[in-house]
Amino acid sequence: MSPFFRVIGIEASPYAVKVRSVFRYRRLPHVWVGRMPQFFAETANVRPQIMPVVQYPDGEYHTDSTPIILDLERLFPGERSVVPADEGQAFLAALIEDFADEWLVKALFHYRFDRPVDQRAGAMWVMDDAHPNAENEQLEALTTEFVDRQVSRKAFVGCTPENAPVFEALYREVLAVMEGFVATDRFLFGSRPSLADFGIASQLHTLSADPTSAAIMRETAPRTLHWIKRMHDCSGVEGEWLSPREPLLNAAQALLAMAGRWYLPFLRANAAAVQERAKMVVVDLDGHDYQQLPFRYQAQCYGRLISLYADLSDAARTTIDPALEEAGCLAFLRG
Ligand SMILES: N[C@@H](CCC(=O)N[C@@H](CS)C(=O)NCC(=O)O)C(=O)O
Repeated sequence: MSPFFRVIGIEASPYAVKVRSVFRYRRLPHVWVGRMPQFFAETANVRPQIMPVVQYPDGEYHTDSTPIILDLERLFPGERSVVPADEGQAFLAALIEDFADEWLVKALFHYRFDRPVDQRAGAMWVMDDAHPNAENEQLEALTTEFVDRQVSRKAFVGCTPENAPVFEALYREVLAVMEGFVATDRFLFGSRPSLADFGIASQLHTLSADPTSAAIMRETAPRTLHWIKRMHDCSGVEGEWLSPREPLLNAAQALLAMAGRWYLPFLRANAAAVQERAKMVVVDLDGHDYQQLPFRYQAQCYGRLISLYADLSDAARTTIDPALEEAGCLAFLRG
């Protein structure tokens, strides 16, 4: 048994940064392992091949940020949990986290691989961190290769020119909401951070670095940029959850409304397309004719949200249903 967890990832990965921020906030013994070449062989057989990979003290390797964070809740329950104590709020935080991980990430992918200036900058960051011993010429070749690979994957995740206005509107709206929020409130469910805060901050961390999205953030949401930096290390934060009797913060409500307007309609249409083995997901998203290839993983995300909602107690549902209804989420969660 090792005395600590090993978080293996790179700064350019929102999910790696998210998991690291949770470890830091929770004050759990861990080391950050920039995924350098000497670790390639070690993680070569870990499936799926995504970042981050976390090696637990028992030596096992795990991927997928949400299950890892929930494992930590089981292994180290109670103090400094990132899941709100109130059942209803815990569900809302999970929904916002999922929205960040699976939908806001499309804005990231869009900005990173749309314009040539961003393609190069983003890809070079990833490749430089992943191959820190590469000479300039080799880095150049790796960057080109990675750009080609990621650009060829754009259609798989819906980042087509036709859908670009959806992701640009999404990004600007998230920034507008966060900029109002960080001026007065630090976290979405109280004076301590939850899964939802870590999910949003980590996607925005990457968007804050790529040239085009960074310029938009600097111009329209400078305080959000500072908040993102603070979110990297909340190890000193001591706080309380919002009382379930208090109304939700406007920012949490606004993020739920974005999930209701864009993300949940997409999830439902995608799940149906996966089930019917349809060739395309075609869905009206707030007046936009949205089309993308069906995505199996996100059908599972929808199934998970529906079962989390179904498992809530009647009392919890009674408390949060008005907020979900106002946000346009409820109909999608009832299956
Ligand atoms: N749902 C996963 C997503 C992780 C993920 O997609 N990571 C990206 C990097 S940000 C990755 O490793 N992608 C591998 C690839 O694109 O081939 C999580 O929450 O950890």
